[in-house]
Amino acid sequence: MRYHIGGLPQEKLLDLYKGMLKPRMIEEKMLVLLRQGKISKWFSGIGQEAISVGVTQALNAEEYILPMHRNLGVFTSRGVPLHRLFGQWQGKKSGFTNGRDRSFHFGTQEYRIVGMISHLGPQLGVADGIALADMLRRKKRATAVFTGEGATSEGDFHEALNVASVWNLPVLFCIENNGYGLSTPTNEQYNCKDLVDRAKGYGMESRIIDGNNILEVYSKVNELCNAIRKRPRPILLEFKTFRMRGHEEASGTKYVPEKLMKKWAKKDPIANYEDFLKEKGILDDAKIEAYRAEIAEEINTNLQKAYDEPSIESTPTKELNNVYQNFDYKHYKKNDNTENIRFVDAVSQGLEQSMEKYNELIIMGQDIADYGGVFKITEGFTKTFGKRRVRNTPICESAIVSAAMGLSINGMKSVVEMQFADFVSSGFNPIVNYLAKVYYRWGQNADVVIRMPCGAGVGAGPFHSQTNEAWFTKTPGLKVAYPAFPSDAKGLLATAINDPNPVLFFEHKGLYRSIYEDVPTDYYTLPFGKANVLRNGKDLSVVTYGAGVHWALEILEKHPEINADVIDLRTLQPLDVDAVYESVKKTSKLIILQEDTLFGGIASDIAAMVMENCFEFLDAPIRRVGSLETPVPFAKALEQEYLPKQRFEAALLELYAY
Ligand SMILES: Cc1ncc(C[n+]2csc(CCOP(=O)(O)OP(=O)(O)O)c2C)c(N)n1
Repeated sequence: MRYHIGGLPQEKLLDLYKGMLKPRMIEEKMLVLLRQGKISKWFSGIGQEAISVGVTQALNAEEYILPMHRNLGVFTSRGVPLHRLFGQWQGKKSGFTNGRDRSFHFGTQEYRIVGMISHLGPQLGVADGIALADMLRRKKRATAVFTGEGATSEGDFHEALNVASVWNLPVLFCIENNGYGLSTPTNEQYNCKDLVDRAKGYGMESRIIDGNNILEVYSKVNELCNAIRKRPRPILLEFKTFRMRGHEEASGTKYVPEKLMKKWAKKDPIANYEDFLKEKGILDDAKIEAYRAEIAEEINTNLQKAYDEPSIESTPTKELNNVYQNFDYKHYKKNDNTENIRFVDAVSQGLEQSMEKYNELIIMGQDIADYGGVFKITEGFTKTFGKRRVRNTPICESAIVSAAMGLSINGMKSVVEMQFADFVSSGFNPIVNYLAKVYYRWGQNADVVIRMPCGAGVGAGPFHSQTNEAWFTKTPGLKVAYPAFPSDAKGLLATAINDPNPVLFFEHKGLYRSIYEDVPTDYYTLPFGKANVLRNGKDLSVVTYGAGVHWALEILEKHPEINADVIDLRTLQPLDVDAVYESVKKTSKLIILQEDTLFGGIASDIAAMVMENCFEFLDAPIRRVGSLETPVPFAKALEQEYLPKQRFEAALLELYAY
């Protein structure tokens, strides 16, 4: 191995050596503990230390770094106290997740580390968001994110690199090419010579770096960090290295040819560097012994500290109270001055007033800038707020949701517009796995609102008509709003943006231009979890939301003999079950109407909850009405048959007569 010292002082050369020695020695200890059955799982980074350590040392302490599962050296180089790391791996309180997540699945703002989620790829888009916040604030900072070569096959990799390149984000994308993704060798993973070949396709610079040569890693990354701090842009780095142990310890390395192992063993990043430093007279056996003794002492004391800590205890209440960040709802009253506007205008106004309130609120979505979005909600916004804050995105829902996560990590709010709610499936993974779980896992909030133009009745067929709120209401960590009226849409959107938790905000396209209301002109908020009782009656309770509210009102209009309570839920998570129970206790009959197909929807859960909590008050079986269990059909006649309006009328009359 050839080492070039360049201008590095002796102190730095030794720092890099010690920097690699520490994670190696911790790992060696972990392997012993694993054999003793004292820890459950271990992903080894032995042989790859030069990458973690070199990259982390090249970054400044305030710059974010996003490691993966073999990057122990990132944590040690950032000075994370070892007892906290050990505590994390043992699921103890002193760890970073209160026993809620394992191994390296955590982040810490204190050390500017953002840990991975198991799905690997979303991490790359999160780095985009972090870098975007730095760039918007004109901070001259770099962000580094790691990935294995296996995860470069995920769509997230492509999306994140493309966005970073289009937006010139100062991100170092660090591929650790260690030969295998679990048991899959590189020739079964990708079909180009080097992974950096792909950079050209993204219009991005790239470098291949010997990942086992600490001086090469440190010097090159240092130089590149300086370059992208000065002139923001992403760079793709491919560190050539090798995975010297199994994917995780239990899985072994039988499938790896002996020859390869031998070849790479000779390239061990620590042994080689040690020899080099010795040759240069910078290091000797006595010094090595002293370093080793010092690190061993640190490991042992900290390990004991972690062992001495009692096992974590909690209660269901405590766990439930840690799924969402606490949000102190602040009520801004409606002003008296109103304007008769459409649903679509109310959303637009609400968004605009929040953009004025928060100058670090960013909107991202396809065609939302000068074009104004396909529903024209953001028309004219670029004139007022500029294209830095009203951002057109490439077609890459996953990377944009991940980037929104990154903005939140770096302290900015964002609203992501899905062009149609249907397309959220392409960004589903980061929503349900990253945004929804991040607060519970390590106390980081996801201050993101995802706007969801949804719903059928507009002749748009199976892929532009779905109302997919049930995909999200069942995922703890997300909030879901679904207003039916312009004034609710405006006030609830303002609250969604104030709320530091992730909110899915459903806007029915069929209501956009058909529903008008006198809407207060100024900024105001409405609380989540408060249903609206639109009509008071004694005969039965109708519970619904979204377009269902308008169908119910229309049909009740046709049947003046029925005196019904009509409850518009307005938000589905949190859900105002008390309003439902109160109404059922009064009327003793309940019908729930939803536009979504019936099975597994919110109506089923409300029915179950009423059954469990108000059974003695019921005088009739609860009725649920929803769409047919088919995709949403295109032709008008089919769509009308699909939607529940007619079936609702029949069920309503039956229930009334019961
Ligand atoms: C989306 C997803 N698919 C599959 C897995 C299972 N898995 C975990 S790590 C891994 C291999 C990753 O290989 P690579 O990215 O090269 O990283 P390495 O483990 O080699 O460091 C696989 C298949 C996963 N965690 N997430």
